[in-house]
Amino acid sequence: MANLKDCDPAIYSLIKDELDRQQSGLELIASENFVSEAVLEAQGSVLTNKYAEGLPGKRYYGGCEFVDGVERLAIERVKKLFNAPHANVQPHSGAQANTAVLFAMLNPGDTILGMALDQGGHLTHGSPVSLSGKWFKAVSYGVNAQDGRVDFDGLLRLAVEHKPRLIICGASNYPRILDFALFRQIADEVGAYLMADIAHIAGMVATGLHPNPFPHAHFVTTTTHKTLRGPRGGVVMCQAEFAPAIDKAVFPGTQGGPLMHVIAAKAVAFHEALQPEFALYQKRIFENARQLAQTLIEQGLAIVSGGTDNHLMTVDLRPINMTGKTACEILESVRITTNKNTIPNDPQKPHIASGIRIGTPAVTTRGLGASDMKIVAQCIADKLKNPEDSSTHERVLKTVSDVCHKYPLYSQRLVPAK
Ligand code: DSN
Repeated sequence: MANLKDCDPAIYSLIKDELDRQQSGLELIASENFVSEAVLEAQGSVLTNKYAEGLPGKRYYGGCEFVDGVERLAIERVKKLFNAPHANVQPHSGAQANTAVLFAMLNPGDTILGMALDQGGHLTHGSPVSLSGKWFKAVSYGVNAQDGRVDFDGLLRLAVEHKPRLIICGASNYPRILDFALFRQIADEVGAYLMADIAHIAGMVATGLHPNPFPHAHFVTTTTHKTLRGPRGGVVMCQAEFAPAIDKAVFPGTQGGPLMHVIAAKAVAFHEALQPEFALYQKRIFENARQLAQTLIEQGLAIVSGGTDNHLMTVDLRPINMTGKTACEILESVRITTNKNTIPNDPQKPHIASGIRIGTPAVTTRGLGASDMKIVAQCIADKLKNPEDSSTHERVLKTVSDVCHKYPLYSQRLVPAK
């Protein structure tokens, strides 16, 4: 970063501060991760200079012979990872990937059926504040109050009543296994397409730790930066018959030029995800989440659905009379980063929320294991239960600092020159 330091000291200094923040705290936001240095290198490459509207071999610009090679590799690798008949790696984000499916298959005013935001769904699954809820007639299903699992009886009732054109499964905050075959059965009963948004669980799907939505889903979307540990971005995959419609919906339907530097970084991440070590990493994410949830429960905290089968969990803070907003701020004061999150049927608004969502992908990348998770859970519980106590505060801060030193993040090469 020597040039940046001289050219733009203000931005240089903010990047350095962010690196320090990442290195000196525990990152428990379930949707974040730390990419490899190879991914960073690809994303920071000269490919950012290239316009490449179109697809490999069919571009609107000259000089695309090398970026064609990059995009072809990314497509080939992601198809292999998910056993996907077709893939488009150009969506700039998961939201863009979801929008491409809506744009490709529906007309404004058509009905979609997705999981409600407060039950674990995503904004793009039909929330009234997003395009998906404004331009389409969105109906929402949820989870059972008793066990926090998808309410398939309710989903079937709604599907029969509303005859959606598209059913969306997948979530931003759901800790249990998704039964894609059952979703497809319901979609078939009412003549709907099925889209699976696997943004959160992609790494687990790629390594067989979670069932694959293929061949059940017609469309599968994902982000590349969560459990998949690539650059920020999206991918849309589909059954072969929908390939032309999906490609046209990405460009020119909803996006302009692809970000070729990001596509290169996606390709690198897909390569990494195809290696045997990646499967071990995913297994450790899962073991760490289980241990974290179990210890939090032992410490008297309530976990939505009573545990987790994947990488995340939500602490229901109502029993300790705290909001998600407050808990998030309290934990941040001891360098533990989480996000406030609604719980099913939350009495609070989303910007206050009654829960915090916690996930293990990032700390697992750092190297923390199950025994460390007990320590992390103890820190969380101690701080939340004694928010005003200064000796607890100092003790937790010191523990977090010790853990961060034990598991350094990134090599010296990335630490900017002083
Ligand atoms: N914002 C993402 C998350 O945190 O889960 C979903 O897009």
